[in-house]
Amino acid sequence: MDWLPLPRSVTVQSERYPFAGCHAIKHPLGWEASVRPLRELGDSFGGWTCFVERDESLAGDAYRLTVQNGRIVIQSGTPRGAFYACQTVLNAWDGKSLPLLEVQDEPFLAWRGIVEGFYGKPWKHSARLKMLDWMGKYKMNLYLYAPKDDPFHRERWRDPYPESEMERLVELIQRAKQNFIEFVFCISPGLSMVYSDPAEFERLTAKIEAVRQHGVRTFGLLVDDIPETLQHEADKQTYTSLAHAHADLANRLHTWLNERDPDSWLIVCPTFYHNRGEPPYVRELGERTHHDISIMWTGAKVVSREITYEDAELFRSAIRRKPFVWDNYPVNDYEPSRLLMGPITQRSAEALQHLETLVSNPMNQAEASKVALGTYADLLWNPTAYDPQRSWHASIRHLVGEEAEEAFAYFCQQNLWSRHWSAEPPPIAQAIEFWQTTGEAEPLEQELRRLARLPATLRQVLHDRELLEEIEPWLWRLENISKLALELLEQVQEDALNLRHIAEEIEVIRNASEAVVCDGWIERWIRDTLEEVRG
Ligand code: LTM
Repeated sequence: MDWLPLPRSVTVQSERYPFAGCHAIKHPLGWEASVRPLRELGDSFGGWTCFVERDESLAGDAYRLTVQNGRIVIQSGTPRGAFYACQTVLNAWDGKSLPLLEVQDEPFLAWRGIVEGFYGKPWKHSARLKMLDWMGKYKMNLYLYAPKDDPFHRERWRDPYPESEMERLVELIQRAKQNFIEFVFCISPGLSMVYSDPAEFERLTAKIEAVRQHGVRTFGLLVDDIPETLQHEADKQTYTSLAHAHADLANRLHTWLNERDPDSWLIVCPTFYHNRGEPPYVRELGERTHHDISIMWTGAKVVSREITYEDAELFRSAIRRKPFVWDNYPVNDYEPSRLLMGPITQRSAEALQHLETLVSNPMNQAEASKVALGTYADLLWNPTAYDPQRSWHASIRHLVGEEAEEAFAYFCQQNLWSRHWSAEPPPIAQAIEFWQTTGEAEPLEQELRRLARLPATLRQVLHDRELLEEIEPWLWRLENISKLALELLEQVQEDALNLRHIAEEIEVIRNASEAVVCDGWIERWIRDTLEEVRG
């Protein structure tokens, strides 16, 4: 069974029964939204009935699911739990039949999700809507809207959203709600705000109020990537430190929000967000900030290859609460020439236990991010059973389907390396080393041919047009650099060198695309071979 995420406890029987939807779905009053995934299949004539029952003993998003022949029984304490049970039914469905199932399930972390918090081109509106549906399907429940390059989020934080942009935000808020996702509106005023000025606070709350009016109750106050000292004379007169100013602003905003809605939640991203709790700022912020306010952390580094329980414990003790992790993977804004297509690794269940929650900061490429995001959905739901390789394959299969799985997995394997990831070198590296040590060209030629053919195959088998569009620069580069390397290899073998042509072609490729594939191994091989031959 191709689970994503893997349920905490599941028994699957081998018999399968034809299933094409339910002719009747019975649920508690007000829970209609939970059964939407089943409703959308349409009415079946196969006699299936679904019974959804409220069971107060199941806390949070926990649910129990039994699939018998013709009968689906779901028990849950909350509408979201019932929604997730329906998603599990769809995960088990192969489009024709359902197996008999017994599932007892609940998430390991109460909140699991995404922070759209990168620099560079923000996601398109359509990509965001698609992402929210995707998140619901894979049981993620937290989306932070924080694109650094939305001017109204950061540079122009004081200005109200123009009407058309507000309409789009409202559409996102509604789509999040349909998918049982907490929509978090974030604002980054720290580049210019005079913290001590009451008029500035009014501008901030006016901006927040415009979103709150549409049913949002969770907000992010982000003061990352701003000057590390107080900038304005009035603030220097009022506060003893930057942490003092930030805590005061957060506390005032927290009070303001709670006066309007006791279910409000405020999340703060501090200026010193990557450390082990050593900066005095962090300790002071922890001391001064109201205990109900969440504080973000990216781990010991901005891009933390590993998040350990020891580091989380140090930061937790400094801020006096569990950290809310902003995880900088698979974000590629600091290395836009690369795609980061590997699974998330090195976040153990033990470490996750010391966190309030964790959200992933993805790539500028929304669709391509779903490979890593699928593995996050799996990890955060069930970390004790998490196996990065199983999860990575499942995530790829869910994204592109069985027909394209092998080719797309091979493409992903050529696009793994980053500050975050130091896997084995790509398969081409081995073939190059073999050629260098033995002079044997065949493995190298075979691998280059495989890589040169891969883009054409993917253009044929990938049906997700947005995904294809996003990865096209990398496909183009892979195709052209592999073909050029094959040409060079042939020239070397036949002792018919045309070095000028190769040197010119490599320049053409470089100028046309900055994309890095295979961690740059093919380009390096071409350059080294040219240098060697030139003597
Ligand atoms: O990580 C945080 C809190 N802030 C920024 C992000 O906006 C950015 O996407 C990542 C990766 O470059 N680094 C940051 O410092």
